[in-house]
Amino acid sequence: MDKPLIVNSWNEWDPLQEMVVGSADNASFEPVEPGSRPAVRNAPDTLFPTGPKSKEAIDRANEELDGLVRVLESQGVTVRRPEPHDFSAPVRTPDFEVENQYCAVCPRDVMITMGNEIIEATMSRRARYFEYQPYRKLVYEYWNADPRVEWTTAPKPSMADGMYREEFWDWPLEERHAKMHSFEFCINQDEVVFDAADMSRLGRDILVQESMTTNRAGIHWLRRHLEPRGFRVHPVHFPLDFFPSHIDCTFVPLRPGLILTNPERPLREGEERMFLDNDWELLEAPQPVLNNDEMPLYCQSSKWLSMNVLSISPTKLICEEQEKPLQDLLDKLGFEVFTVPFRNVFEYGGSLHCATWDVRREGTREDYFP
Ligand code: DAV
Repeated sequence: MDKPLIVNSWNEWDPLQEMVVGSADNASFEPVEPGSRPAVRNAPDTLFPTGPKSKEAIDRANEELDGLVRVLESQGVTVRRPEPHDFSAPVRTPDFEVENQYCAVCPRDVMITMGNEIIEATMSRRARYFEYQPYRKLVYEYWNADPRVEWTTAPKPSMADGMYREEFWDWPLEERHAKMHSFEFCINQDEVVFDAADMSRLGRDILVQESMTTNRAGIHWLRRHLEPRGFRVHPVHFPLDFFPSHIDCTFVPLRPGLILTNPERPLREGEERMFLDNDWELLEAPQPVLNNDEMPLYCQSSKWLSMNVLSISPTKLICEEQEKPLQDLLDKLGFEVFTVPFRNVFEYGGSLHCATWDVRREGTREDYFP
């Protein structure tokens, strides 16, 4: 029999063997730019900080990331980390300039494994244009180790002013409401744009959320790239989410037949059919322990980071330590639930699923939606 592939991951839940966990080293505050208007929580008129994060904020997040590494290693998972990168450095291309970059806390946003292929996303924000760099050494290692490993970088968009719809940020709520069914956000449809975290992998079937960070041209590129390789790409929409970005706080597959859903962000009518017709259960997550006002000051994500769980296998997963209601639900469903404190990572926009990138899981490509 052939040697197992070093890069092999077809879904979000098969038994985990190798994973990259992010790092807060050298992180900076995300700058204001056309694709992002960071705001201090509960203080929209306060200027958002700029430049490098404090040593304390970085140490607090790194401690929790190291705690996640320990749990994964205790379960036999090989853990890899990103290379250091100077995120305080400005970026200048022929099309834009930005005063600093962001961080390598959330590899999920940039990198995705599609079976035996590694894809680097285009990204959607200027400060994240070069965020693939901390992972390149690992990508070369995997790619050199096995000729069956495929490596694809998606076409880089210009990120010039013309790629963005900057008025988006100033739309009054009624206008947002009126426009929510057209799924037009802060990026327009001219160039191919996607963040890897807008995708969710279910064997042959790949869900892609249309969002502030993934446009229809991005989904079109993914379809043209993935469908000849035997995947089916399904665009999905959550029309009650006015600021959608990344699918993993909204629609989270836990094992074959079960998806954790966000009670405040139902699927667009009709899009649930594929799941219900195949006897998959869509199960609402309980309310998070924190409400939006209680989230960390500089965190740009919602309270629904609560449901950003990470599967070690179809029967074991990791949940944030304080999210007791979700832990109890998962326990009742028969999962073995591991917990780690992760609230200090929230400031960097993600929780357990965001802060990781799975390189190798057991299993092969299954067809769950025949
Ligand atoms: O609040 O649902 C989560 C972003 C994760 N990277 C949210 C966005």
